[in-house]
Amino acid sequence: FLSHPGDLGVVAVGFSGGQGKAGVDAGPEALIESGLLDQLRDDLGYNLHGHDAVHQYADLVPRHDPPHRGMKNPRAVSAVTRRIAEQVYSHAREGRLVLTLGGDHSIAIGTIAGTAKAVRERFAGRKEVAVIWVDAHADINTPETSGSGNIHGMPVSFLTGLARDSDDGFFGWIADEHRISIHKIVYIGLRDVDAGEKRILRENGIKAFSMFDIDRYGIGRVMDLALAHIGADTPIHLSFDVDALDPMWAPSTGTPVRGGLTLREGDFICEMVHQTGSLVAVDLVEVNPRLGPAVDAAHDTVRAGCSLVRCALGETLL
Ligand code: B3U
Ligand code: MN
Ligand code: MN
Repeated sequence: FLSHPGDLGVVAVGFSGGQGKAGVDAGPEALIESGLLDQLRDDLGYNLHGHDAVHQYADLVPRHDPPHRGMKNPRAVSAVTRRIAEQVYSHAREGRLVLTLGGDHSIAIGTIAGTAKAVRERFAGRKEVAVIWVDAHADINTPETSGSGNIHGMPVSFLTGLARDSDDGFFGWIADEHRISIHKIVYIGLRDVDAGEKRILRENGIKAFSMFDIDRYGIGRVMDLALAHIGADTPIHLSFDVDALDPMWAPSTGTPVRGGLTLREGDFICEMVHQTGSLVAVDLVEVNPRLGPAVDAAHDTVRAGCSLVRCALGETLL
């Protein structure tokens, strides 16, 4: 028999303030319109919660939001991610697997802060959430190393405490309970990492599998090594930036980088993570249906994104 896959908390985040290109805020709507949530309910059997709204957080976005330490839209991103952290936390606290549809990758400040807190609580401080960050980029700039000022290139530095701010309005709300250990994050798919980020990765001994490693060892071995690094019985948060996929499969994204994962490699990553039985949350971010070279670009990207999410939630398990 098929066991009930359980309850799924959905947070659809129509937010683009972590980077400069309009349209990524329309990502969740495009994914949902293409039938993703219906498939999760009808085909995979999930009980959906919180799926009836795409959040725009307009009340949290100030009209005037000048840079702080070089960060663009800092008040908006701080306030929105703080709210997302509460939303994700309240799903996770109920024992729900949490699916967040973005939106740009700055929103992972909120999603991972939320699961980190919920996991600490559920295991009375004896366990910490691990993060598998699938991306062409490392997103670990500090405000000071960032060349762009775009906060979607900084979430990992705030989540690990490499970047901090004492002001609640500029991510000072991030407390120890929201943070993740630098040793519990694993990158997969990297191929466009800034010089300052490379230094941060090296100096902190952060586990990272670049496209080079995937070519060299194959995605199967890379996933074995990635999961071994995390260790068994560790709750996993999968944060998947669609730009990890090659633009051939996911052209409609803000910063496409050639030489990426095939769709099948992306699906395989998600399947392997699902198979651990330790998945607590999935983010799918940076789908921008307004961008892309050809008429089919947005459609292809949305289809690829849906496939990744379905694999992470167990569709292809026999
Ligand atoms: N590392 C660059 C570029 C970048 C990061 N994330 C994306 N692009 N999507 C930066 O802006 O920090
Ligand atoms: Mn990226
Ligand atoms: Mn990213």
